[in-house]
Amino acid sequence: MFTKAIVKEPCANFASGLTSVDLGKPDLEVVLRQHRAYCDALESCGLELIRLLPDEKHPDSTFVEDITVLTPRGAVVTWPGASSRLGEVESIAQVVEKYFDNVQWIKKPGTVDAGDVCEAGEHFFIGISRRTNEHGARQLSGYLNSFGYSSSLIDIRGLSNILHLKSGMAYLSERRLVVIDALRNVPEFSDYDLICLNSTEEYAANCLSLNGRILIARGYPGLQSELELLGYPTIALDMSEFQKLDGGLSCLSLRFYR
Ligand code: CIR
Repeated sequence: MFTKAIVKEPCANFASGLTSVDLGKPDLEVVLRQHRAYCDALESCGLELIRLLPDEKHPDSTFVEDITVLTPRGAVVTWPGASSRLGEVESIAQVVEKYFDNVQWIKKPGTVDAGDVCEAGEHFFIGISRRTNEHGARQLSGYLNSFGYSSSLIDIRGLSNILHLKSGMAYLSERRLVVIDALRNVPEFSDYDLICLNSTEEYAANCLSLNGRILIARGYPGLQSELELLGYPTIALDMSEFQKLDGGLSCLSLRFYR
């Protein structure tokens, strides 16, 4: 169960954030509306929100998830892989230090974007990507190990269509994963039940399991009906403006239990 989530309102400069896709420029009014609906959905799942003010200097700072790995036993503050995002760390770390006793830090030359980190119960999958380097992934793995968790590293550098590991997968519950086709044969997933997405629904892979519900991007009826059939109630949310900056549902919050 999660009881709290950190969110940060998108800033007026949001459209200047990093992107690798060509989906057009985000419309700020729609961005803010979609972010409000996202926050409402978190609250409807029982979370109390810790709302941080917009940060005009860091257009990607609404994607708070990348800055910290939060676990029930401790937190790891990351060193983001994009230099323009390094200045986002301080404000998130201040909040994390307020709520967590055991806080560890990724150190240079390690880099980690926590969008590459997928918690699956007592195990963590860590993507090595354009943002998370091997050094960072190994530091993180060591910290998770010290908290009593296992982890495995998954190299996604060969996949040009996803920025982070979690752009292409999500953990639901009971050893069940949602994955894009390119991740279906990852050996580390062989003991898991996989829900494989077809090529038109890949963006929906970044869904978010929250206190018995699943937040899913709107417009992906295949996945949504499959989840409902499996007994997961879903909440569909418009994500178009965040998708324009490579963002998904999980990146917009840091969920934890306190
Ligand atoms: C970036 O490129 O860093 C942002 N525009 C998007 C970050 C998305 N974060 C995530 O998937 N965890």
